[in-house]
Amino acid sequence: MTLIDRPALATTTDSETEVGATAARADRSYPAEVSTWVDGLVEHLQPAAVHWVDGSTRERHDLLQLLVTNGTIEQLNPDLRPYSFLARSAESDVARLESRTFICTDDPADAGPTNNWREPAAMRAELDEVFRGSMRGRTMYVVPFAMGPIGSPMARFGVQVTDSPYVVVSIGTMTRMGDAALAAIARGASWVPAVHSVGAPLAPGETDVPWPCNDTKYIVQFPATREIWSYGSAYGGNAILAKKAYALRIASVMARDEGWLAEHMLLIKVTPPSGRSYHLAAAFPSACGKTNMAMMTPNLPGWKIETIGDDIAWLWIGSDGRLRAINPEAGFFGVAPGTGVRTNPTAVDALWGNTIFTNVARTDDGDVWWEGLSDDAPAHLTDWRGESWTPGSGTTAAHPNARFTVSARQCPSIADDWDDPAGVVIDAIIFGGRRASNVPLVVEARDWDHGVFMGATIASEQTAAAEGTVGELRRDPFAMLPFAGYNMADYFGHWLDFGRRLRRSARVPRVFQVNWFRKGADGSFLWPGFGDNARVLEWMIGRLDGTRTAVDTPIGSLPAAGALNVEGLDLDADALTELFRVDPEAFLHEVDDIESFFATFGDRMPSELSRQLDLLRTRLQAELG
Ligand code: SAT
Ligand code: MN
Repeated sequence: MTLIDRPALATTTDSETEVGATAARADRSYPAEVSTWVDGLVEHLQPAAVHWVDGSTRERHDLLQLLVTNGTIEQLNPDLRPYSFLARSAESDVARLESRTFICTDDPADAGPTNNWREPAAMRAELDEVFRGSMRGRTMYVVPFAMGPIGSPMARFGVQVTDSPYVVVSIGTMTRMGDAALAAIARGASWVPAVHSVGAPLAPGETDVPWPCNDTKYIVQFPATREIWSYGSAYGGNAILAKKAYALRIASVMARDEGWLAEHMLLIKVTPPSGRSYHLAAAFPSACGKTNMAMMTPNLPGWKIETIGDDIAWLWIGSDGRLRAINPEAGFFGVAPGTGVRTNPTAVDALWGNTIFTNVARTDDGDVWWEGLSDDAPAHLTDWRGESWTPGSGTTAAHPNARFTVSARQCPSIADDWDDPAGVVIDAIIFGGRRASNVPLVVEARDWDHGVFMGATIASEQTAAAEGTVGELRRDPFAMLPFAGYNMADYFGHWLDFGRRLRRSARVPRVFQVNWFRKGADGSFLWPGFGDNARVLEWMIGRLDGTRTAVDTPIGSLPAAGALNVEGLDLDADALTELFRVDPEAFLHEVDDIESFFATFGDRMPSELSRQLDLLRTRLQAELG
């Protein structure tokens, strides 16, 4: 790749320099391909200045100061929460917007029935209009980033332009951002271009609002050209394009083409008292406790659980033939509500300082609070909207999708191999969802293909992470419903194919399904969850090394009587029975529901999964007699 010296194109203004933006430096080399792309965007989006992000701590400091000046964030009390900030978003910009997320492929069937499809040329024309002049009066930040440890065979690169300094500091935490990534691109690494604008151009002299955004929003993926365009939102996955848009939607397409897997999974390292460590990958929909599980303090003496990732995993078959995985991210964008001293003390510790909180409540002494941080709310708070709040006011103090953004390195439970460029060897894969009824606490798949069937048929109750009616049940296969960049049926086929390759090369990991959320007749959760979920992992590991027994049921293998360690739990016999009850009648309704779900994919559906469905139906009917 040819390199050009950037200073001739430096467009950073003097006023920019005042707030700390670095002018393009003579000693940096800018990949020509990136520069040409940026030049085209400057012409079209018409920013007032351009700032090439170097990723230094000085730069981060300057950006944070700028955000304080703009009123986007406020600094928390440094004695209570050192170097931490609170952002309050616009009330209309609080979650991922699935209805405005598009996959643009020539053939609608390549996007599939679970994605919003748009014809690429038509979408390009639409975006062209929307983005014209959209950065007027603002600075365009050019943000090079790496997903995965630089130097790993799995590391992938991208460059996002954005007019939101809040988004820049967020990318700074969530990825390896700056000069090192740019240097890798300069050395020839391919990169994904991502264009982001909050869609709020400023007229000369116009005063800015604290959280600029636009009521019209787009999150658009072009899988064929591996491009991302996002407009109108500064929130989470809508705007940190390295995350869901790249590391899942675009990466899933790369993974299909290159023979690996890009998944919505946490990664943990589990060490039983024996001292031999196991690595597990687990897929759950957004806001179903992935971060809590990734940072679990096990309620089992002598057990250790360490964190590798809490949201995204890239898996591949290593040169040793083993299934390996990395966490492509470098930080956590976790749901704050429900993260508390009792439920996730590790996360609470990780958030001691250097954290950006978004849409949580503020205490009168300048710290943060959210529902579930402690049992009792402080007597007075400023809520996520910036209004005075007292307990019993009828609203929540924090938004249900309030978030913290913190570096992975700051997590006390981070594993020593969390950023190993070679990844970690995966021993088991877990699929989970939020199900009040029907689905047992844990089930082991009969084999890989049955595991793929389990993944493909996961359903979950809607959470606040995306727009929609909370609690409504939806099929969320592999927890990838909003994140698969191509036809989900082809994605199932890719998983089946991957299993065939794994079988040829090495030991195939076991697959399990879990449900921490089953409820009793009185509507309360049957299983204590959190640290006690380690008991389920204990059973799984026992299955791996052959020390725990299981019984065969129509839906898979369940722990045999006494095989799950419930010692010391306040769990009566009825609750235990209910946790594992498989009602064939109710499950036959599931089967019908799955059948209609599969039917939406028409003949793209892999026949192996239809076969699995037939087998399940036959086994359930046999049970009924
Ligand atoms: O807003 S994000 O997409 O980053 C988080 C999530 O929904 O999982
Ligand atoms: Mn997620």
